[in-house]
Amino acid sequence: MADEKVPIRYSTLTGAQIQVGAAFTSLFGRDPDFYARVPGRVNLIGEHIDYCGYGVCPMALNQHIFIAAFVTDSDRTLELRNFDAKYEKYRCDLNDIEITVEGKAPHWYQYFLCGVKGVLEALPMENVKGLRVMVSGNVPQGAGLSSSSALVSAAALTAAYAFGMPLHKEKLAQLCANSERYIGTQGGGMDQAIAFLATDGCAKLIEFDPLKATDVRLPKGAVFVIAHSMTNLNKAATGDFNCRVVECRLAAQIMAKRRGLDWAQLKRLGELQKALQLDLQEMIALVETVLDKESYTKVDVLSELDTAAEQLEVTSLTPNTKHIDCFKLKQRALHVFNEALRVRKFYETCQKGSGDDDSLATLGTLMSESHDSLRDLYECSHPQLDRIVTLSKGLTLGTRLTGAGWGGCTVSLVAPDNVHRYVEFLKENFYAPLGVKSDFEDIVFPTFPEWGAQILLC
Ligand code: ADP
Ligand code: NG1
Repeated sequence: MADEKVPIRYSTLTGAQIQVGAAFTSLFGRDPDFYARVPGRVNLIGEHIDYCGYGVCPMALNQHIFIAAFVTDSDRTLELRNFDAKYEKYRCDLNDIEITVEGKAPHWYQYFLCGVKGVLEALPMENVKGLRVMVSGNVPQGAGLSSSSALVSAAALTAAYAFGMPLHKEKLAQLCANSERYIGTQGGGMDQAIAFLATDGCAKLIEFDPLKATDVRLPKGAVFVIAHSMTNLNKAATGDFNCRVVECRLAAQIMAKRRGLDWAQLKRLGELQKALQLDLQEMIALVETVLDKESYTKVDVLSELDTAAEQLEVTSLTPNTKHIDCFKLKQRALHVFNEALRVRKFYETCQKGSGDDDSLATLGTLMSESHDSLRDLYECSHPQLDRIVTLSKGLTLGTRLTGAGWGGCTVSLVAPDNVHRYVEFLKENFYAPLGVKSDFEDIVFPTFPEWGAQILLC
């Protein structure tokens, strides 16, 4: 797999893609040289553990980012447009990319710049040419379905293809995981990995260090249904996401210090487990003995690590978490180790491949337990997500929030015969009271695993 490349396919454009091509031609006065298509994803299980080094189980969606582009030798300018006119135009010199996120949320084009910057850092500058680009997309945004990584990854793929970089899937996935951090959030790489490594018809077990994707064949009697909670969160606009990353890091560092390890070099709970050579159950026991406080102030953390505040900013914190004075270390670490166990059980149950009622019930239970843990231990749910979970009992085998949380979508495991009933039930009991009356196909829908990133030529 290490050498697998992003497929370059000859294809006839369909539906909305034709409109993007036509808008591009009318704006830039010529046809695009090529198109790039990168999907969003739904994570079935394994939430908030990729950045701790643990495996996760996502699959690619049909919803995607679609880019039309041409390359020119005449300059090194990036001209960027969005098919949706509500997004501002952007232009810059590719010799000089700046990504400074000021104010609340990043500008849309800054996600695109993250992907381009990652590619430029990996190429000699003489390869770089001018780019004219139109972006379109239908991945729900700020909803845990990874619209941002689809955009970053599509931008990197566009630049890589345009500037003659080899399109190795794994290298691009890693490059994008690193370069999306320019936006300010410290994600773990799940989204960019599935964006490039997804294959049609199966979910993937994505593992890290080294990056590895293994097929997960979903049982026949299972359909995954996504439901939008009608609340959104832009991860980069608040410190919530990075706060969880930092809490996991501090938990790892305090346990490392207590066990006599060089805590300042250690950033992730998974690294700690490897260093201690313990299994996940033993890590859970270690959390219970070492992290005995319900919450830690910054002073508690400094005293545990025997370090100074300025030093902690270097070893452990991010710019948007420096001000935080309450860290829940035990709860976050317990979620991480138990969720890693759930992922393993989910994968093993799928691999048995029986698809009988018992194995479906096991998968559903694991999903429900994952949600409970995200709500209670990780505190990243939202009342509207919890409401969908409550309403789903009885109609689904299991329902959980998917993605970062604090809003966004749920994913449910549903028996095929129940899908229609479940969707109709949510329309009536969840969406109608919120005043949602139309466009249901975009907010509550069954989903099936799709292909990862592709370059399309016409
Ligand atoms: P998600 O869970 O969807 O990845 P994020 O908050 O990380 O949520 O990122 C969402 C942001 O990505 C949007 O606010 C927007 O700036 C950008 N984005 C995603 N899709 C598009 C698109 N089709 N056009 C423009 N910007 C987009
Ligand atoms: P979302 O917000 O769903 O795209 C984020 C992170 C993932 C992972 C999940 C939680 C980024 C780009 N994505 O995904 O790496 O940590 O939250 O499991 O930061």
